[in-house]
Amino acid sequence: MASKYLLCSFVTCPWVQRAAIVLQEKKVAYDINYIDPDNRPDWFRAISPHAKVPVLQIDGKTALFESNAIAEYLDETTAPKLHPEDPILRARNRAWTDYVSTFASVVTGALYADSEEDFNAKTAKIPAVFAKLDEALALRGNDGPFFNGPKLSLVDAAYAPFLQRYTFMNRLKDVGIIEKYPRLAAWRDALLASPAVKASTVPVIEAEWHKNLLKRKRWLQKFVPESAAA
Ligand SMILES: N[C@@H](CCC(=O)N[C@@H](CS)C(=O)NCC(=O)O)C(=O)O
Repeated sequence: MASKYLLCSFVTCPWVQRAAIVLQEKKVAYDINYIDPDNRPDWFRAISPHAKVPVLQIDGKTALFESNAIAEYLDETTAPKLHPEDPILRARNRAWTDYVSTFASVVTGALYADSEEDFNAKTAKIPAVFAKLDEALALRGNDGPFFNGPKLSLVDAAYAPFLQRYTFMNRLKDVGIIEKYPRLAAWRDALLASPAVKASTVPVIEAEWHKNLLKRKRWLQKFVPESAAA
């Protein structure tokens, strides 16, 4: 019998989105429970050792935490496999999924900068991490459009949420960085167009992300359209 999955989330969480992309790409049914980050319920704290999302509840019994562990678990237990068959390629994929936390902290640092000076300093760090991914894509030996080629992988699921947040940021304040990395830009475009990524969040994710900037009073909030602030 198929397992019943419940993903515990905050509406804009990119790490939950990573797990949701895996579930969507595999066409595995799941429910999602949005928790208020400012008022995390006791039942959630009891199953989430760091009080963070995502948590994946399986059949109402077992709970898994950490997006990478959840993605790997889902790939081991549900078809089709998103990891490559070849062990060397698979190890390289895992090495690049490890790098996503560095990539994410650089991108997120810019998004949540608290002054113009801070924003400029944080965006200045983006080219170095973008260049690394662009070089990794150059070694792919095919035209993609995904990290390994025509099939979406766990690497794609890991990076898509952060490339999407970068895109949201760039729509508010054009920083003109990704255009300098054409392979990365093309990868970003393919990820954002993919049905699994599109279905992995609430449909109004960009507006929700704007609300989050306003709530957290970050510098970028000044570029949020007035309609979002209303
Ligand atoms: N390494 C974790 C990161 C998860 C994470 O940072 N989630 C954020 C929401 S996007 C969170 O729960 N933050 C709450 C907190 O830090 O207290 C993962 O990959 O699952």
